[in-house]
Amino acid sequence: MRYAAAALAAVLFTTGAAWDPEEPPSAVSVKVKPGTSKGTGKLTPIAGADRLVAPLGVDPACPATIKIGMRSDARKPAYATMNVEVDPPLTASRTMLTSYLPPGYELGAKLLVAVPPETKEGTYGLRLRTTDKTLSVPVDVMPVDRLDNGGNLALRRPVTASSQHTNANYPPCSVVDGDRSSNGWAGGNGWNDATARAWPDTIAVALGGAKQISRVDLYTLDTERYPASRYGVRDWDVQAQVNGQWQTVAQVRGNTAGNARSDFAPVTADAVRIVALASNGANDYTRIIEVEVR
Ligand SMILES: [Ca+2]
Repeated sequence: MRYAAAALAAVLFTTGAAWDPEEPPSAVSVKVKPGTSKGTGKLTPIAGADRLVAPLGVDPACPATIKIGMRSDARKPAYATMNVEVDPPLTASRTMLTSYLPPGYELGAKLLVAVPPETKEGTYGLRLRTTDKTLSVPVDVMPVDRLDNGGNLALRRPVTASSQHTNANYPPCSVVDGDRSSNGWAGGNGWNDATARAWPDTIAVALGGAKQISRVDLYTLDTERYPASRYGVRDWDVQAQVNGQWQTVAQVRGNTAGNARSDFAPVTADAVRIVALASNGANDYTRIIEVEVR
């Protein structure tokens, strides 16, 4: 036990920022908050949001996610434990968060909440429980048609891709999960195709019926470590499926930015497809974080 505590303490003091952008979603990261311990002796659960919306019928590879964690206002470093409970039939990716934790420190992790297909609409309970406090986060289970999509017709709709790289977590559904951020690359937040230097690669989003559209925003991989100018998509066509036929409605060439907006004359389409033609990298894969359709 003593050895384990020392090893974890070393991790705590070298890890740096919480919610490390390069950490996979299941990883635990720790944030230093110097001098902020309130000295109350309490261990407080924390959550990244007041509520969680968990859509029904989405690809299980892209479950609803929420940041969870705990902060220690203990007087001395100690092992801290928080239990995670969710009302059935929902399931959570972890039942417990535990770590050696000095006073003033915050421990965070990403929690995935899965909604089995037979789940009824409604509000379910998610509880984060320490010995000192229970934090309740309501989980709203609803069909995709009732989501507040902010006008983005692609949000949480079905996605099909020409291929998917399998050496890490690159599910096609991640391009419509509502998260435009490249943080957590290879951990389920973006799509990487499987055919290096072979083009085109395609990814299509069904819109759930014929919708009038005139704009597509594409977010490609772009972080400090993986800048779009070296890892992002460079050339692509935006296509709309109109009366069963794919039409090219916009073209992007020479892109080096993290995102690009394409506006076009309105069409009534059932689906939108990105036809990727080239990337900026030497190994040339298609890497897309998010596609939004309006
Ligand atoms: Ca995403």
